[in-house]
Amino acid sequence: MAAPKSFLIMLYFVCGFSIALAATPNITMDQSALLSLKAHISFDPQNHLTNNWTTNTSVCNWVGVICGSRHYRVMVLNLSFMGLVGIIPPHIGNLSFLVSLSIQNNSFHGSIPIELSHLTRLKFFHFGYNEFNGAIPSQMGSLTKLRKLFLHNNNFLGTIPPSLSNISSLQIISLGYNQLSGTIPSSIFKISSLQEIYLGSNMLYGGLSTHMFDRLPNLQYLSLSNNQLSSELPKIGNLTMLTELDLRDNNFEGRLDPEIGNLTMLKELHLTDNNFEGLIPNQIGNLKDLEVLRIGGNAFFGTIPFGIFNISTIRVISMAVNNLSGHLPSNMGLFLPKLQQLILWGNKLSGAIPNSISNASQLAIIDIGDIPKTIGGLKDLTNLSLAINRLEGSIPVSFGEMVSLEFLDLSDNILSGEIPKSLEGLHYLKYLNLSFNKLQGEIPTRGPFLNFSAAAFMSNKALCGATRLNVPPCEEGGPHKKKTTWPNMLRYVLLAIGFIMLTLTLAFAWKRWKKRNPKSLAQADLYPLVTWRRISHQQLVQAMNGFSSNNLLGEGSFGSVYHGTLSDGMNIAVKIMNMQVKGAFKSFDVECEVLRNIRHRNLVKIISICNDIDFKALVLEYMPNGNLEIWLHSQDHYLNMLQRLNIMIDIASALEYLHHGYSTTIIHCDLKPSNVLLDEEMVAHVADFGMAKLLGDRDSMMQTMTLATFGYMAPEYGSEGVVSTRGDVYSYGILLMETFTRKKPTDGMFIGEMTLKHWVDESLLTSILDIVDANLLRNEKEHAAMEDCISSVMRLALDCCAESPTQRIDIKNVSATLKKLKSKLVLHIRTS
Ligand SMILES: *[C@@H]1O[C@H](CO)[C@@H](O)[C@H](O)[C@H]1NC(C)=O
Ligand SMILES: *[C@@H]1O[C@H](CO)[C@@H](O)[C@H](O)[C@H]1NC(C)=O
Ligand SMILES: *[C@@H]1O[C@H](CO)[C@@H](O)[C@H](O)[C@H]1NC(C)=O
Ligand SMILES: *[C@@H]1O[C@H](CO)[C@@H](O)[C@H](O)[C@H]1NC(C)=O
Ligand SMILES: *[C@@H]1O[C@H](CO)[C@@H](O)[C@H](O)[C@H]1NC(C)=O
Ligand SMILES: *[C@@H]1O[C@H](CO)[C@@H](O)[C@H](O)[C@H]1NC(C)=O
Ligand SMILES: *[C@@H]1O[C@H](CO)[C@@H](O)[C@H](O)[C@H]1NC(C)=O
Ligand SMILES: *[C@@H]1O[C@H](CO)[C@@H](O)[C@H](O)[C@H]1NC(C)=O
Ligand SMILES: *[C@@H]1O[C@H](CO)[C@@H](O)[C@H](O)[C@H]1NC(C)=O
Ligand SMILES: *[C@@H]1O[C@H](CO)[C@@H](O)[C@H](O)[C@H]1NC(C)=O
Ligand SMILES: *[C@@H]1O[C@H](CO)[C@@H](O)[C@H](O)[C@H]1NC(C)=O
Ligand SMILES: *[C@H]1O[C@@H](CO)[C@H](O)[C@@H](O)[C@@H]1NC(C)=O
Repeated sequence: MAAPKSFLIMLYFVCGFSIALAATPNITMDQSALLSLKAHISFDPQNHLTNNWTTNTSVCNWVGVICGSRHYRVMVLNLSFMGLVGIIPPHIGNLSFLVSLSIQNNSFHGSIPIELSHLTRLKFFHFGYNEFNGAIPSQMGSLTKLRKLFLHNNNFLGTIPPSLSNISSLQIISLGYNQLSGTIPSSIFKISSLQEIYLGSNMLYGGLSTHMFDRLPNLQYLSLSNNQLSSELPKIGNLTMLTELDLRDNNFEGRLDPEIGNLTMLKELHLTDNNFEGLIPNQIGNLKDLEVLRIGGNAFFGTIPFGIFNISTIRVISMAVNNLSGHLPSNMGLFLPKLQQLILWGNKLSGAIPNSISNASQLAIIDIGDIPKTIGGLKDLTNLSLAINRLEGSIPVSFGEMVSLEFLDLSDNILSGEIPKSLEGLHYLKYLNLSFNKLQGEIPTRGPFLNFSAAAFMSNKALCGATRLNVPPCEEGGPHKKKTTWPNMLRYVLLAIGFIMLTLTLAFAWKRWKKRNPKSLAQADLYPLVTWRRISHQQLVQAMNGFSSNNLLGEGSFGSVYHGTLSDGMNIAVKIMNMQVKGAFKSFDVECEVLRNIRHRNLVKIISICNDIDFKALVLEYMPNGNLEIWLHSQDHYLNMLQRLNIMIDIASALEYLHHGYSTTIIHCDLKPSNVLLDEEMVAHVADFGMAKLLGDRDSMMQTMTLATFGYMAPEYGSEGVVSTRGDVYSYGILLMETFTRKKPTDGMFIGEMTLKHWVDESLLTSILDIVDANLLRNEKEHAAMEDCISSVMRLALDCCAESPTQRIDIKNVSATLKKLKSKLVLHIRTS
């Protein structure tokens, strides 16, 4: 005992504390340290300390305190789970015999006093789940006896101090869920006693060196998830005791080391959402104890090693969104008695789902990307989601045999045909979503269908049934029951001939068009150019019921837009120029010029032009879902997160095409919500090219008067009349902010310095959820993923809206970034 005493005395001497100088430290000093702590607690909701920590009884009887039986000094201080609010005073550093200090799950804030580094006997240190901030003091490295260090779920800032590597017998280091940044000091990984490392959910970046994991023979748990680490994975073959490896949500790249197969104790492997590529090593099949395998959202290619389907302990196989190909082995289900989740959508797998899948008797969630016709055998399946795929064909009748089904989501596919009546027999079905498909016919009425609402069926081709489902009533007998009679047959034959001729015409036009337009990007999204329909003035007037006000869709600066139906039933929108207005003539010419030359999935399509001397009209594709303005700002309209992302991706694709996809650069100049139209599948189409500018081959900008819309207009349009692609990017940025906040840039709350842009900018420093459209936050469960995604979207929006045009991001990068955010969100929603 002599050494610590003299050490302390020396310490006090050095610090110049006269009281301590005179005496050997004893329990009185511990008492004053604890009373100082009590004095720094501002709220003690359950009065744990208020009436208990009093001087008329020994410190050793106080709640949360344990003293050593020999030396009668405080050895253990445990104030966990007491709801205390306060700060830790430096006096705690005087509890020199303390071995265990635990204050987890309270609301302590402030920083860790460096005096705690005097507690050199400490073995256990738990400050988890509090509100500490500031840096982790590097002096903590002198707590060399420490075995377990928990600082997770606080707000610690700064870097991980390399000095922690001096704690040579550390077993657990847990720093997750803070705001630590910088690189991970490699010296930490030299502590060979480490058993568990938790550094997840921080802002750590940089790489890991190849031999970083060489000397951790005791490591059982390693989590670095949700950081920005980017490098190849270090050699992992020596981590022989590892049971769980969690690297999800980083930027790790390169191949997965085949020595993964040496980690035979591994139970969970999480690599989701990184940039891993190459083949999945066959050696994964050697992991005989593996229970969870999640490697979705990477770029793995090749076939799935069949050995995986021989791991009898496996519960979860999730490989969604990779580039995997090949088929599944026909016996895949035979040896998977514990399998609960099989998630493979977003790959390029071929072949059928093997029947043997029905032997996997625990399987509860399948998300494969193709509807297995034999799926009916899965009598114990409770949860089936095949949503957001490109599934075609009809819903198999055998679905009715999955009698345990409680949750069935087939939304956002291309499913057609009727809803099988057999689904009425799914008595446990509580949730059904068939929206956004091309289903038709009668919605079944019995069994679970009595309880479903309109949302389950919205946006399909031609469903009919009960009025409470917002669908038209079914006609007696139903259209599908008609017999095929001779005249009908004839009609089909004629139709077929017509179709062949049309195909030939299209092919011819397409070839000619391609010849003329050698520089065309994103061809998959382009329509072949078809010659315009001839529509006479007379036909137009008829189609619009003689310009009836019932048909008026809207009025713009240069004219009005009407809805009409041609005699063959085709719906059209007709934009009629008001030639009295100055500039209308020019606007018409520009719009004709633009629309004549371009075709893209996300631009409004022109059907015909009426160019008489006194009557000028554009006949356009009719968009039954109106415009984005309505969907954002009218009552009874609601867009979910994914729909908003899709719409913004559509608009970005359109701009990318206008800016880069055609020999002449086209600048829209008037991007705003009312110029974004939505078709029946909620695909966005950019419209209104009346103010567009066409730049010649070499120009990158032009100077001109532009009358773009206030609020969306780039600052340089107004001040210098400079028009460039970057101006569209600015408007796009504003549109992004508006779409997710549901606040117009012209909202009354924005006055003076406080613009939509500044408001968003500031919220990124505090809480983005404060400014997000509250409608998006209805689903509590998704908050964290949502917050992540929206913050990234808003950062992107600010990059679009940089004050200086040259600093604005290119629209190409915008659409790429948004697509990535979308797949990340989708992945999260569907793998969590
Ligand atoms: C502890 O030390 C103080 C000051 O030296 C002394 O007054 C006190 O009596 C001591 N208490 C015990 C319990 O030894
Ligand atoms: C100690 O003092 C407090 C008031 O200061 C009193 O409520 C409590 O009963 C006392 N306890 C003992 C054991 O004397
Ligand atoms: C303080 O709490 C401890 C442990 O709950 C209890 O044994 C002791 O009697 C309490 N002391 C007072 C003064 O209430
Ligand atoms: C501290 O107390 C809590 C609750 O009383 C208990 O669960 C925990 O194990 C204790 N921790 C230590 C290190 O003694
Ligand atoms: C500690 O607090 C966190 C957050 O308040 C909570 O999630 C966690 O369950 C708590 N831990 C325990 C063991 O109560
Ligand atoms: C570890 O401790 C040694 C000796 O006390 C000291 O020299 C060294 O600077 C410490 N290492 C770090 C990284 O702080
Ligand atoms: C594994 O450990 C051995 C023995 O300590 C060592 O020689 C080797 O370099 C380590 N690394 C790898 C990747 O094998
Ligand atoms: C991994 O296993 C292979 C085959 O058993 C062996 O050759 C190799 O040395 C092992 N690697 C390590 C690092 O132990
Ligand atoms: C899986 O196990 C079966 C039966 O034990 C065996 O026939 C097959 O070869 C194994 N497949 C792989 C890839 O190990
Ligand atoms: C997918 O893998 C194939 C080879 O199997 C490769 O040619 C292609 O580029 C990969 N696609 C992506 C998006 O990684
Ligand atoms: C798989 O299921 C079929 C039909 O239920 C059964 O006949 C067969 O024995 C099962 N095979 C295994 C290996 O469990
Ligand atoms: C020990 O803690 C310091 C603060 O770190 C105080 O200033 C000292 O007064 C205290 N010493 C005693 C004997 O309580």
